[in-house]
Amino acid sequence: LNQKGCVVWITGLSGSGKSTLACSLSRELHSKGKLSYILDGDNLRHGLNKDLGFKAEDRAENIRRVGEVAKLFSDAGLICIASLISPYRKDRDACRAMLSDASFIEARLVFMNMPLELCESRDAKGLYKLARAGKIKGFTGIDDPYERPLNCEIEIEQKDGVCPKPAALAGQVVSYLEEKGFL
Ligand code: GGZ
Repeated sequence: LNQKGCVVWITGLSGSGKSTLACSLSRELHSKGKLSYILDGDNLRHGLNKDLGFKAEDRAENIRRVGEVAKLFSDAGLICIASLISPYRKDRDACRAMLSDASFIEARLVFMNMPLELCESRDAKGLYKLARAGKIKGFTGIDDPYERPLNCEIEIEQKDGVCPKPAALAGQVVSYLEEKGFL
């Protein structure tokens, strides 16, 4: 395999575009002949993590398990793309510490810095609406915290009210990985 395993960890609010970036990045890597695998929080909650809810300790366990699985994939030489809200700094930091303990593996944190209003206005699944109506309790950004990363490798924001296109975002991550010698 002509690549070094690593983890691209995408954090951000529901509706901030994490899954879209993950898919776009995976496609871009594929077109360059690089193997990747996406670990998506929402998907994994149907299987591996179906025993977990959204209390702080359940989210911590969710992030811990996905971090461990991501480590296995990156050990196998794949570029593992983890896409989870991962709202608590201490959980992301624990993951980062666990990942960089092993040689040749590094965690890369990508932060989707999209304003709540934008995420809420998309509301693809109508979850924000339910949360505002009090029908979902403990929804991140509404009545549950999101702690911004303090030192992330890549930060993605809207520019002049325009969201970058997924392909452009993926390109930004690919350049970063190339620069750091992961591709
Ligand atoms: C946040 C929730 C909640 C609550 C259900 N808070 O946009 P989605 O719908 O498809 O993705 C969200 C997903 C979040 O799962 P994660 O595993 O990424 O979360 S965490 O990292 O915090 O463990 C959202 C849906 O689950 N969802 N209830 N209360 N998001």
